[in-house]
Amino acid sequence: KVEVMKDVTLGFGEALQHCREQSQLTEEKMEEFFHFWRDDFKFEHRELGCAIWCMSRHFDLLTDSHRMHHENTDKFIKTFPNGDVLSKQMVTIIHACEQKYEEETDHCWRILHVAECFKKTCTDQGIAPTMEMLMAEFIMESE
Ligand code: BOM
Repeated sequence: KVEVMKDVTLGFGEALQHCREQSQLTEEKMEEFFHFWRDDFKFEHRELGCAIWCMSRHFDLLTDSHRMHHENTDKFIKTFPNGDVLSKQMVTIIHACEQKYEEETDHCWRILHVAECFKKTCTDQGIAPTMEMLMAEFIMESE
């Protein structure tokens, strides 16, 4: 599962460059998307929430009310090798995190809170990829 999460993260992260300008997320605030999984990563910049919003839209993973589109998200995860072992669990986690921050009316902040909750839950459930795995793959892909 951690292998699948690594692939999904890097796949989703490919939309970061596309979303940088409109979200104002500078490289100083987040160099590469996989830094999301660093132990010391801070969820403090609203711009990151805006970027994840844009990235989710890029892959058509949101409904008209800017919540996760369950079916499309499930399909997206299943486009990665062995994605079926993770898709249901990921959709459940994201949905539970959305419920938790339902009262936040600013979409960028709400999505940032959902992302932090997603990371924490994945870590607790033992499905968070390690930085070693992410970096090794990231470097391999760029060569
Ligand atoms: O209600 C807003 C829904 C936004 C979803 C936010 C999820 C945060 C995920 C950030 C990391 C993602 C890695 C892969 C995601 C694939 C969906």
